[in-house]
Amino acid sequence: TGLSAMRRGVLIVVEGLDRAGKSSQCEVLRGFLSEQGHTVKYIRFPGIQLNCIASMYHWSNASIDRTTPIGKLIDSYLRGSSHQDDHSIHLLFSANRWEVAKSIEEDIASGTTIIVDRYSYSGVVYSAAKANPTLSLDWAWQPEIGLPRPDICLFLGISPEEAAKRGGFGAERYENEAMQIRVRELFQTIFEKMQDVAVIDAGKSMGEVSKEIRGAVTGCISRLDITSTLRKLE
Ligand code: ADP
Ligand code: FDM
Ligand code: MG
Repeated sequence: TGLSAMRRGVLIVVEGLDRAGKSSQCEVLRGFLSEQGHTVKYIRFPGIQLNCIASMYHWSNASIDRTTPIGKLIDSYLRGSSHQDDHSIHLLFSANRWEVAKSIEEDIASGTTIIVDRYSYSGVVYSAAKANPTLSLDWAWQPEIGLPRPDICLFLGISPEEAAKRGGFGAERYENEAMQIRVRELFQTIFEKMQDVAVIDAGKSMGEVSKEIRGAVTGCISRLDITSTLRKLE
């Protein structure tokens, strides 16, 4: 029918600390929504695993992960093989979202639901956690303004102790205890005053966590005006 032709996709963001279970839950949610009849795409930041930007770089159907020009710079920074000024790397993370913003909007408008593994919230929180005197949360938020706004953000909350049980830190730049503690506090600060966020206790079993996520997403979809267009971050 004409109405179903106008049905837009849903923009779902999954956020949380390292090892909260974001990537695992994105996969479970993708399976659930596909079974429900949604066309679903999974993307992650930093780095992009997106067929829709392939045309931009004249790549066909490649699985792209931290391999755009900006993705490469971020990757070498996170691995510690290059240095960047705090503000500069922050803006690169943001630019990494801007380079796919349009394709996200187009996908959503044409009916594809997108599950996003980390987004602007990780962006502001990790940068502000560095406690650089000229890099406040407010400063960090500015380049995010105008990006596609998620219909729902699932925040997977986990204690550092529970996260530690899921394996030790890797070798990347932010994988240390002091940083994780600051990040955790800042996530709480921003999500306390935010709308459209569902706080999920990610310390529970995989099955329990995915059940909570299904509930939150189902509720969001049932409330959504599917004839509306995607909003923008402000
Ligand atoms: P993230 O993407 O947030 O870093 P992952 O999904 O990669 O987290 O999960 C990190 C590790 O924890 C993986 O080994 C995963 O199998 C495990 N894990 C994920 N969710 C749970 C859970 N609810 N209970 C126990 N282990 C989990
Ligand atoms: N990160 C991620 C940022 O610092 N800024 C951002 O905008 C985003 C999206 O990059 F430490 C950090 C968060 C994390 C690292 O981690 C990437 P994963 O484990 O690949 O998601
Ligand atoms: Mg992950």
